[in-house]
Amino acid sequence: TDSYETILVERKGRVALLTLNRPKALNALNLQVMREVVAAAEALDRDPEVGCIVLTGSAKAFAAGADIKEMSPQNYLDMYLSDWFTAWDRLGQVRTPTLAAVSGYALGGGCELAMLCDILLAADTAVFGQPEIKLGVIPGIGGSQRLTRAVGKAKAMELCLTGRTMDAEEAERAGLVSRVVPADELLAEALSVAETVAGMSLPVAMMAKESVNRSFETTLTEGVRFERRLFHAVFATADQKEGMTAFTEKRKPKFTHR
Ligand code: CO8
Repeated sequence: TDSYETILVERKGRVALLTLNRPKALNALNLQVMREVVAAAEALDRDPEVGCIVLTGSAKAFAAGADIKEMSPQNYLDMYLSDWFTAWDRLGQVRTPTLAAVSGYALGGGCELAMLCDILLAADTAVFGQPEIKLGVIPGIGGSQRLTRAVGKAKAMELCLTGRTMDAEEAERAGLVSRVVPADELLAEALSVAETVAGMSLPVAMMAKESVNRSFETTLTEGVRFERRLFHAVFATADQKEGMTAFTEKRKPKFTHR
């Protein structure tokens, strides 16, 4: 019902599919795309009928980066005072699980956008990189931080300093993506994974996500303690009772997301 110009939003049961739709610019991420993706994701996050949000692009480009033409004329104060691109952080704060299905180019802001999502699936055509250095700038949506955490210093440094890209196979080997699938199967596979996630108890899935994400923010002792408290908390849900009862009764659980 919401009308967006740069993205398409579809609902498939408990899965929401958000498709970047600026084909002429290879889905370059301008401020309008940012506002629309963030607004759509936050609206879906508020909807208890949505259990997983899939973000995808076109066959040729997930997103070829931040919009270079829009950024080119900006000066320091423009960027600082408008806090350029800070709103993208809100996508990472969405509590519903998110999945990026990447086909083709995921460069610069495109790679950063994929890394803002929880699960990253790649088509065998996917190309990842942080080529900002070639434009005389550096990553600005968390690339230098999230890529380093995902693939380690060795590759992150090389990618950020040379601008070279990596193909899907290298990205999987390096731990950036969970799996690589043939390009023509990417969307179906992404929706199937999303349906699996959306079939779990939503509050419990949110807690699992929160717990994994906590590992990037804290020490091991505190992270394990955080996990333990959430583990205790799931015993307050009806879905814990249902999940364990269904197991003993040898049937599929019917989660009510309560
Ligand atoms: N921004 C704006 N327009 C773009 C972008 C982009 N990032 N990428 C592609 N386009 C446009 C092209 O200009 C072209 O438009 P037109 O037809 O009007 O000339 C159209 O999309 C098609 O692109 P190409 O003709 O170049 O397509 P090719 O198949 O020849 O090449 C490439 C595809 C290799 C992906 C090529 O387009 C390319 O190198 N794009 C730029 C990749 C890049 O450098 N990305 C990083 C951008 S910088 C960034 O993301 C910084 C993020 C942090 C900012 C933080 C601010 C706070």
